[in-house]
Amino acid sequence: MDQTELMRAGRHGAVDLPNLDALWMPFTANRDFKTAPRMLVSAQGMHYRSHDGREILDGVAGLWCVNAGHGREEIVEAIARQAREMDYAPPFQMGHPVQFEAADLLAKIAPGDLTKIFFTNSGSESVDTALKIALAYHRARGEGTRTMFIGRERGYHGVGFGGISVGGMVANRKVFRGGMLPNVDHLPHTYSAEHQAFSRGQPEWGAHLADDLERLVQLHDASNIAAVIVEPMAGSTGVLVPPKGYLDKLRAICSKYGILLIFDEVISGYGRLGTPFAAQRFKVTPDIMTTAKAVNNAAVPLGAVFVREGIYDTVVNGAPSGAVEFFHGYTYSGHPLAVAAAVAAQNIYARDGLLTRVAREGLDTDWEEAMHGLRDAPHVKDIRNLGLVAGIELHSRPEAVGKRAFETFLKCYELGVLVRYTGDTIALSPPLIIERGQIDQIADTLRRALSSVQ
Ligand code: PXG
Repeated sequence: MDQTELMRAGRHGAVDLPNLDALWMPFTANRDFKTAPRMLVSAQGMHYRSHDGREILDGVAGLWCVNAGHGREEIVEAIARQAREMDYAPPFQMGHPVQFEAADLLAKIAPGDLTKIFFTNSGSESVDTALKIALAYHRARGEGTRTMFIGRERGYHGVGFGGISVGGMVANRKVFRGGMLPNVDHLPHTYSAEHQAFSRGQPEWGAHLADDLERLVQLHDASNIAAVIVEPMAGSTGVLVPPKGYLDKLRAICSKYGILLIFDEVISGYGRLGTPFAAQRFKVTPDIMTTAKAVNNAAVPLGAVFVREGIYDTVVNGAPSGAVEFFHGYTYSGHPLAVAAAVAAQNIYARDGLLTRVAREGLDTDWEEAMHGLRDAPHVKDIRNLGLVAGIELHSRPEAVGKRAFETFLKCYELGVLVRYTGDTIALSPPLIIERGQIDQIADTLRRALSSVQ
């Protein structure tokens, strides 16, 4: 029996819960959770096993990150082998072979000439790194006045002070305003229920919203603006799909004024939209691209920033020879275990064609059909989809935004499917190995859950 069969056969039964007091959980209603814990204890393929011994279909690839499915033997092996061979090596002024091998594999799937790779440990660190690279680049080419960043409303770029400054999620910002970057402005978000509700894939309406960047350039002057950062498809704020032509316009305006365009592909990267990166799907090439999560199938924390060759050359050649060129890096940049996992994950992606499977096998079409089939389910206000991603927005209860989606999430979990919710939107992004029957299971479970919540 393989691991999946063992799990199905119930060899992993219910487990006792540990003491829950000491841990302060991230982005969690701690008190609520601790009164009714939802614990995941093992995972294989498309499934988790819960502490009460139930099999849970993973509708969100962990948290948009386990793209090749759970417990891949090659990745487990690579991590174990690396841990035995060499647990850790200092990344500053020293190297170890596997990080170069991992960077080389990533460069091969990069859009355009974004073939220089900087390793971090998370999406948040990738965002900070990208913003710093933008500043270093402009300074190296003698335009050190370019210190301003343009983000976007409803953007999510992680939780570092750089990321929340360019991000546009109010709850993540309001408490921390005192520590935010000073020189930041925001583009309007691209969502309009009136013009886009129930669009399949990219909405027709909204490309003109990119013109707001022209306005910001007139307001602040291009000579002060370092970079624009956007998610090509916004995930965390409820799956906002870019309108047709929008990203092309952003690209054109950035190029016109010498502003760097940063795509935050922490969610959209590594096959989620049917191409290795959203940049390839939308045929718009940024100057810098932030990634993390599925870079190594999320087996060990790792992020990777992709940078255009010319930016690397400018920064690196701009420093005196023998000097450190870029004063930035982490103790765990290119951690041996993390990059060993990345090499194994990228080899799986390549061997199984996973980075293009969603489009190649028409899974995105079946996904779209299944998700939009929920249009007549109770409480549904809008459905948005692209690649293997969907957002199902519910009508909010008066005075209780998010409550209905939270209850739907709980019900789905009870019914054996893990979904994610943000505000009153249910977000779905299953592993890319999903089978058609499992797409139906997700849709059926959601319908049942929506029928049962008030
Ligand atoms: N950028 C983007 C676009 C992200 O989606 C980050 C940066 C930060 O990555 P780290 O690894 O620092 O968490 C993310 C993270 C959700 C959810 O529910 C999404 C993320 C994190 C937590 C929750 O959609 N994405």
